[in-house]
Amino acid sequence: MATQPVIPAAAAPQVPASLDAWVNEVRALTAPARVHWCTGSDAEAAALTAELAGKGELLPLNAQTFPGSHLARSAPNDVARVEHLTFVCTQNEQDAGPNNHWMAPAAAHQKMTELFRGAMRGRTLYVVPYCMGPIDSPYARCGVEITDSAYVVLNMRIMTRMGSQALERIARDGTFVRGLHSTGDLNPERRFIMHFPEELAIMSFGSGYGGNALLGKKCHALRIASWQARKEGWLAEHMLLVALDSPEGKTFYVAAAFPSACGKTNLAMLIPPAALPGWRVRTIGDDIAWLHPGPDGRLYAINPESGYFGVAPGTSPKSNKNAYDMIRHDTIFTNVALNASNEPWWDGAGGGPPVTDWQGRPYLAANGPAAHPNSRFTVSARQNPSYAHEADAPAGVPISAIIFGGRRRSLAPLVYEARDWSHGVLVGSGVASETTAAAAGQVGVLRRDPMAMKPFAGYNFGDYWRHWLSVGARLKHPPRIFHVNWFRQDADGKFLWPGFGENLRVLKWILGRVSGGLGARETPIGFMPAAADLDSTGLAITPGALEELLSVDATAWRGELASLGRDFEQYGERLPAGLKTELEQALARLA
Ligand code: SAT
Ligand code: MN
Repeated sequence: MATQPVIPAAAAPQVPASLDAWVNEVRALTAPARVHWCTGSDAEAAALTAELAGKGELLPLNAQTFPGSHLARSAPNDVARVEHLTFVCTQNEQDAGPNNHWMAPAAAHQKMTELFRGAMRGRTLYVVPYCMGPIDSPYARCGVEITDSAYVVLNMRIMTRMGSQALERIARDGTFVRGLHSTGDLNPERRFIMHFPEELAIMSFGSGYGGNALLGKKCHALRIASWQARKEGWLAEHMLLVALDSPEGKTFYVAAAFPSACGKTNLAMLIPPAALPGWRVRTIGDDIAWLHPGPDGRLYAINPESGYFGVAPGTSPKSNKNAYDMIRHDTIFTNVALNASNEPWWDGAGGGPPVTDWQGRPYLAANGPAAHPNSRFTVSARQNPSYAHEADAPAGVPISAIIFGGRRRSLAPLVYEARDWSHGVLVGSGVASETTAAAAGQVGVLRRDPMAMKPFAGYNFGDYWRHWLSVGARLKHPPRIFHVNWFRQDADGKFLWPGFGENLRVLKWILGRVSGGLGARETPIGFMPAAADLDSTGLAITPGALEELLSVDATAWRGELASLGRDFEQYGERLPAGLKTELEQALARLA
């Protein structure tokens, strides 16, 4: 008979009365068999892992080559975020804006209450206190997720500062974001991810996957936090954060926003090419940045997360050696394939060929890809060989440059620089990208994704851009704003730019602009390097390709800005006048 693993009893926590009352309320509604307060300890994680392994919900991987690592398989209909089932529930529909699905809070509460009623019968209710950001940072914010999924607990333990320390901080702060989650019966008809920014609350039902279920991530650290940030005068953004050390011994901090699955994790962990000796890129964060105007007039950033939920397919020694090495131990894989040596497999993983696909079936090419295109790894940031110690700095790091980017086969050049902060807000609002597997739906369709926040802004984009303009106005030394596109293709559909480590050449130009040493030519869309301004030492690229990458097609850009103007119309009165003026001026420059 299998022995039932015992979860060690938690030391009695100092539970704030408001939290205790909420847990009791949820317990009465959901009727769990037991309640477990998570401490975040190693022993607790080991017990939960053993429990899930015993039930076959976590499969231990090859203990020699992937020690401490497991594979989880989600339900085949539960493999990505579901934007059409994600709602922002504000009293006034206009506050959620046309960029969000909206439901009246009372109706949403009623719907969710019915779904949650009795939903945890026979299950354990886990109380997961967590802190987004360094535990002692004034910029950090806490939350509590109640979930009936031990997989969620294990992931939250990696992705956030979870457990007793967070609970202590919650007791000190007196406030926290309430996230209620149940996997329910995983029926997509009964799946909803609801946000109540006015109540600092989240309710998620019917999914066990990523951004739908790990409520600290997109739900809290972006949708709810963007709302809090607007009230409190800061920004919660879908941005990676890196420290760049130059050969001259200077360190710069850069934040960059790209839509999901556009290479943020790769850029955050970039390994410099041999042709650029002396450079180092260190990772502060790979997905989310909270940006605060500092007392010295600069913009300071923290990464609210403590782990990565990265896309596995394509992670290879060539694309991202740091990530490849980082996920060889103590990693949770979700929806990857397996090879004959019981090692995780995806395109780029190396090792033997796949024998079991992501659904656990014998691998057959006719069944589609062996690993799901949105299969993921969850891993502690501390396992990253390029981990930046600044990720733990309570005051954050001062940002020199903000980079926007998208996946675009045409139009957007390799890099250009906005004229100033307000023009940069226009550039960010115009971000567009071809869709990827990170969200359910068709892949490869061009979609406007302002600031890469389309699925994540917790309020009306018109108000959001107004807030961006006002934050810039408060900064004496605002970061410079840039736009990049690694994904330009030639007429035959071949990528024009090699990407990966070579992207450092573009970052080098950006930092040259920031510190004032490097040239640029003024173009109708902003400042751009001349071919000679980009360090192309040892780079295998034809002059023709470089020219195409750095060209501006004024006619196409006029069409682009006209289409952006049409997109703006849906925001009506909420669109700030300052942004309209920026658009008019940008069009005039292209005339
Ligand atoms: O599923 S997540 O939202 O966590 C991942 C992503 O889309 O970036
Ligand atoms: Mn993301």
